[in-house]
Amino acid sequence: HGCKPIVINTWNFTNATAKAWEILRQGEGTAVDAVERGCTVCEELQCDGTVGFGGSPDETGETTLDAMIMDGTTHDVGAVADLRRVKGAMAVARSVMEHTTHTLLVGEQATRFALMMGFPEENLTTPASVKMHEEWLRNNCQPNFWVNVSPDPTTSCGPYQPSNASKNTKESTAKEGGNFSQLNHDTIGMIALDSQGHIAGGTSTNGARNKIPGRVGDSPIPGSGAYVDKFVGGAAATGDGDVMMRFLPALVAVEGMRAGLSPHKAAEMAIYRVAQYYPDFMGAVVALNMKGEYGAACHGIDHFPYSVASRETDVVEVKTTSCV
Ligand code: SD4
Repeated sequence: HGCKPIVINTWNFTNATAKAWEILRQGEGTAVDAVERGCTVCEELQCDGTVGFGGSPDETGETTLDAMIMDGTTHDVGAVADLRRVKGAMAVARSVMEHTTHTLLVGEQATRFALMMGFPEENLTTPASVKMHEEWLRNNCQPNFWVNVSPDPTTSCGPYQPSNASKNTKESTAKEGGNFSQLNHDTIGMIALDSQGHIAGGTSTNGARNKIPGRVGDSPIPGSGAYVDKFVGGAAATGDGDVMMRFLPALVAVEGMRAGLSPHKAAEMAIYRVAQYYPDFMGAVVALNMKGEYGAACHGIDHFPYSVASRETDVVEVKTTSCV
């Protein structure tokens, strides 16, 4: 086929990129293998605290996971959302893709599926996530609503008030240090092209901090968190998923490339689309075409780092794009 293998990955999650590249560089595995194993590295390392266990506790303190993988050759997708008590969300997503005819499993039933497929049940809570939750509770009195749903959600806190998990503004981001992770909006989103010309993409995240239980973000939604098409290329998104999923930005970027835009311009188009409606939103899109050209665009922060590895350098390079 003579395709030049390459991987592109959101943020400076270079360990994940390195793992994916190790698989791609000698043709040791497929693009799907690279995405799965690369993203799994981030889940194990708890990249930025926003991928894998022990991050983004919800209103009750529980960490739940969203992940997706898409095979651009077959157009198969596997995804899990609101996955509980199983650490390897990406591997479970791959199991959904390869062992079922379904696309997306959610919540406790996604957990049951994972257990039946042999994944271990584990607690996703860590001392750090307990502390995060306790800090949040100090300023956000929550009745034991989620624990004792009946008969009465009213306690000394007063009536239940849904958290503002994802109502983040540019101002609050700047105040908290200027990157998404301060607000726990980070996701690994990876696109890989292998030497056989197969493209794959995937995402993994623990979502938004203090989310309402049951909340699912953009990451496990095909076209939103990631999208790949063997005729065009692929894209992955990170950021305020509650807003971004309304625009399917990964699909928009791929369609932009299909229409002839460069990956950079296509990513920018996807970002501009969201910004037209939400001028304060924070997010980024990375895009890669079948020629191995890539680009990124971002909004709501100053700049966005991402990483790439290909034969050109044979090492993981961190790139930075200024946001629009
Ligand atoms: C979410 N998109 O669940 C994820 C979080 C994220 O960069 O990407 N942060 O909303």
